Amino acid sequence: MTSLAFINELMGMPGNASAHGYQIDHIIEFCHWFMGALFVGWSAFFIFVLWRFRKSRNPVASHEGVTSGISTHLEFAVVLIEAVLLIGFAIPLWAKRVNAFPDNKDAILVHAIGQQFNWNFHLPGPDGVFGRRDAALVSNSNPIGLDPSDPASKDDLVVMGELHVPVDHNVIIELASKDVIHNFCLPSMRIAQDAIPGLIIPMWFKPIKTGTFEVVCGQLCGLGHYGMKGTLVVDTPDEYQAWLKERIELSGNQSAPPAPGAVPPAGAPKTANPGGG
Ligand SMILES: [Cu+2]
Repeated sequence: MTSLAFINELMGMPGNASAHGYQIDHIIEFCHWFMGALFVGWSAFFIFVLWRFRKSRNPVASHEGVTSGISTHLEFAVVLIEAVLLIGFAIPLWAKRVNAFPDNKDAILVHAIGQQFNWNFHLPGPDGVFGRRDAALVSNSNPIGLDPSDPASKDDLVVMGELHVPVDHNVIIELASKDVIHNFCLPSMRIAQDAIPGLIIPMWFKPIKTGTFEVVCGQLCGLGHYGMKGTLVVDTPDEYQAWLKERIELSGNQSAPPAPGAVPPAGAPKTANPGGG
C-alpha cells in the first residue's frame, strides 16, 4: 500500500506527523485512487458517447434508449464500494477517535479558545490545575476571561498563537470558542475539530515527529478567516521543559516548573465555558 501512497503527496498533502495519521492516509489514498479510476472511466465513456451517437450516424433520435443493464450494475458497484469505505472504514476510525481517549494522566491537557481571528492556548501552569474562566471577564488584557480570584488561575499560562507540546506524548485539547464556529485543524496531525460557542469539545492526537506545524481554522469564520493561523511546535522533552520554564518566567510567576522529564500538566478539572453560549 505504501508504494501507492505517493498520490497523497501529489495532491499536496503535508507529511503525516501523528501516531494515528497513517490510518487516515490509507483511506484518503484509497479514495484518491478510486476517484482517479472513476474520472478516467467516466471521461472515456463520455468521449465514446460523443463519437458513437454522433449526428451523421444517428440522424433520428432513438426513443427506446438504453436496453442493456450494464450501467445499473456499474452504478451499484460504485455505491457498494463507497458504502464499504464509509461503513467499514471511515465510521469505525472516527468512532475510535472520539471514544477511545487516552487517560488524562497519560496526556498533556491544553485548552484552546478560538476567536476572530486567532487561537488562544490556556495551560494549567506548575500546579497542574486550570483556573476558572468566565465569559464576563473577557477583556483585551484577559483574552480568555481567566478569573483572578481563583487561586488555581494564578500560575496559569495563556499563550497566543503558538502551542508547544512534547513529542511522543498524547495531547488532549479541549476546544472552546468565544464568538462563532471555528475549526481547530492540524493538517500534519491528520485531525480537525469544530470549536462551537457554548460547548467544550475535546480532541486528541499523539505527535511522533518534532518540528513546526501549521494550525489553521477549518471553518469560514469571517473576513479575517484566511489569517486565522497558529503554530504547533513539537519539541523534544527537554526543549518542551525549557519552553514551559520560559513561559512561566515571562508570565511573571516565579514558581518552579515541573521537574524535567515529568509528564506535565494533566488531570485538571473542567472549567467554565468562556463562550457563554
Ligand atoms: Cu476561525
